[in-house]
Amino acid sequence: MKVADMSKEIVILNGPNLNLLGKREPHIYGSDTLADVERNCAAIAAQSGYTIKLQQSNSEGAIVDMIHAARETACAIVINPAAYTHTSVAILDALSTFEGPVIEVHISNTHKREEFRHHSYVSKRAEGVIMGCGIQGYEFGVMRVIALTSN
Ligand code: DHK
Repeated sequence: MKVADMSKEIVILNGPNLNLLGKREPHIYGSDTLADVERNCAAIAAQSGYTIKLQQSNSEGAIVDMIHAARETACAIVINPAAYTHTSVAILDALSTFEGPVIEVHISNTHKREEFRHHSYVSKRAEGVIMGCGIQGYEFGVMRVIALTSN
């Protein structure tokens, strides 16, 4: 049995500019920060005996590396690839090497926004997609992966 099969770690990955969550375009992304996301998700995860590892990078290759690392430690990935959603075959391919569930999260409803935000490469791999729910979307993502991985 692989490590990840026994794991109760959920990796939450965040793409470029989300380090500025809370300061960046708050009319679109709100005023809560990634620290708030981590705290809220950890509280939900703990109720079912899961842990959260939240990471963020502005670099595509670093996110690919984080996904590879998650292969060894995590039972599931919740990912907001941010702008890489719409451009990155590399992140899609990395996610395709991960065997557990993947949930894609967007804080905003990208379908209400510019045309170039309507297509997602990551959706080709994701079991579910949550968008337009603000940072609560991450919590819904965590709830979903718990439902998919607990028995
Ligand atoms: C975040 C971003 O940074 C954008 O590039 C995406 C996504 C949407 C979000 O809504 O969380 O287009």
